[in-house]
Amino acid sequence: MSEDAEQPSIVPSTQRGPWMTFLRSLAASRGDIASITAPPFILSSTSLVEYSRFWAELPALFVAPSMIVDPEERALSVFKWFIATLKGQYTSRNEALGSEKKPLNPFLGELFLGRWETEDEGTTYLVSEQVSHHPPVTAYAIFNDIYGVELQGYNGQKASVSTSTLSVKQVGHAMLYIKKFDEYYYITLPSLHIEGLIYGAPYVELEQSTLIQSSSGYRFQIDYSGKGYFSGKKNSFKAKMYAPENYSSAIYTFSGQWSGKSTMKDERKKAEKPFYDASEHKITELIVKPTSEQSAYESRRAWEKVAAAVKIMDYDTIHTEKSKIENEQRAMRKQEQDEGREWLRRYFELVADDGIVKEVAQRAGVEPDDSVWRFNRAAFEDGPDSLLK
Ligand code: 1KG
Repeated sequence: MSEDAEQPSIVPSTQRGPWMTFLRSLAASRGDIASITAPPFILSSTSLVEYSRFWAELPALFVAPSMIVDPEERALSVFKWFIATLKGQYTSRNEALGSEKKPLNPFLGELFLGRWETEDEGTTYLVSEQVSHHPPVTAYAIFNDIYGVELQGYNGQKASVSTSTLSVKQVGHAMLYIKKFDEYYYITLPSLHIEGLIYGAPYVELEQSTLIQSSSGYRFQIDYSGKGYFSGKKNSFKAKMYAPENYSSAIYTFSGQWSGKSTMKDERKKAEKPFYDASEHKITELIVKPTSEQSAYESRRAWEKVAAAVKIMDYDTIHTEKSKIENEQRAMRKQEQDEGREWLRRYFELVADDGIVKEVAQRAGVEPDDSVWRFNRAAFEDGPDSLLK
């Protein structure tokens, strides 16, 4: 018996027809999923620009590495933080809404600003901006000045469809910086596919491999799998940790479920012990200003009417209000084109890779993007939406 019986279908009986039509359009779409109109019950009232939040919903794990002097132990605590982010990133919609949902497609310049306030860590800030609409790319920065930890990254999605499986390759990377040790961690992003589409209960399964390469030399290689693979359980992973001087034999190995329990084995002492258990950690809710205090480009204010219509499945209003936003965006792009200018990104700038990303990535044998989206901290501190005021 597989660990979890197939999820019950969430397709309302009245929606079976539209769901089958949707699956057929998906199969015919050849990957441009943003253009597919998914049946309203699968729509999320949350914009994709909000998904940067999943990198730091456990602020204590996010800042922990800054307090660990031993580089090997510090690298291990970064790896624990990374594994801990996966549950929120890839399964939180299933838990909250019963299945994966299709996020609202952010418009160019859409912003999402928030902060976590926790007893021991103080304030951890989140700045997320849709820096590209075609293809969709979200840039984000998460930083805690008390502990001197900053995560910057950007990600986009390249989707492909084969029969009824939707596969997504993520482009971009995340870079964690720990000020006290002037240390970087280059993090690549997992490919994924959507399981359960034919049952009408879609959920994300991660696949293939990613790595974490530290400027200290420590490296992690993580291999992902789902049901029916090596462990038979969904959300499974195996990982190897390498020391700087020797990338051919792992010093630690890990295995388990990134959404549940995992263990670690010291390959030098052949000792095995628990590594991480997702059920032992409760996320901290992100504080976001009420829409009445948000600027016009902040996500929840911009999508307020659409989100309300999605919640009550008012299909006509969803369409009307979405069209207003899309038409407004088209008009702005046309005006920019006529005036020979481009939309100015508010908090991020596209810069030729300034060396550190390239240096750390190449150390891991990865060819990074030529140019990277970098957080412009000064723009954020002086900006109208600044949370720092
Ligand atoms: C459209 C699919 C949504 C995904 C794949 C968008 C990208 C999301 C990313 C990769 C974004 C970056 C985050 O750090 C991690 C992350 C988590 C979840 C990813 C989303 C899952 C969503 O599934 C959507 C497609 C499946 C189904 C709900 C409906 O299918 C469609 O509507 C296709 C048009």
